[in-house]
Amino acid sequence: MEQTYVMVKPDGVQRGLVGEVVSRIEKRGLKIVALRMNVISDAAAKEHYAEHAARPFFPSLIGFITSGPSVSMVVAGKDAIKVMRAVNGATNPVDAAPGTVRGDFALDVGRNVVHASDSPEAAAREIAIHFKDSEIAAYSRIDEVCLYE
Ligand code: DAT
Ligand code: MG
Repeated sequence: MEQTYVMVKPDGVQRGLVGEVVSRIEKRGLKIVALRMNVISDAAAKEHYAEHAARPFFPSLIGFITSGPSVSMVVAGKDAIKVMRAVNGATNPVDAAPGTVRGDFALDVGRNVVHASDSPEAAAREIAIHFKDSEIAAYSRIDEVCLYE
């Protein structure tokens, strides 16, 4: 099963949306195999968003993502990377469809509540930044027999 890295960003934590996001992930059938709350370090944030280092919004993005506690997860399931991007919705919440996290709970691209990896390469890289192998749980969820053909 594919794995992806998901974050409830500091705005999502401050707005009490952790449970909402976790609930959507679980109800979709995706399996949370690692979960932690922490304040991400400046070094980890810069590594996480390295692809955006040259963008004008990079300093404010790093400042924001390290500004308070966030919730990091590893989420597993069929096509987990693509499915989590769809669950989150478009990067700019103004363009995000209703029914997505960003389309239901956000308005500003700099306060878009959630993150999810955008490719298998990014997922592997981001999971390794935020979790040790020993922090990722290998287990079956009882509903998997109903969820998958
Ligand atoms: P995503 O988070 O959907 O993968 P991204 O990788 O293009 O989007 O950008 C990472 C984050 O950077 C995004 O969630 C919010 C911020 N960001 C992106 N484009 C921005 C912009 N034009 N102005 C301000 N912040 C931006
Ligand atoms: Mg991205």
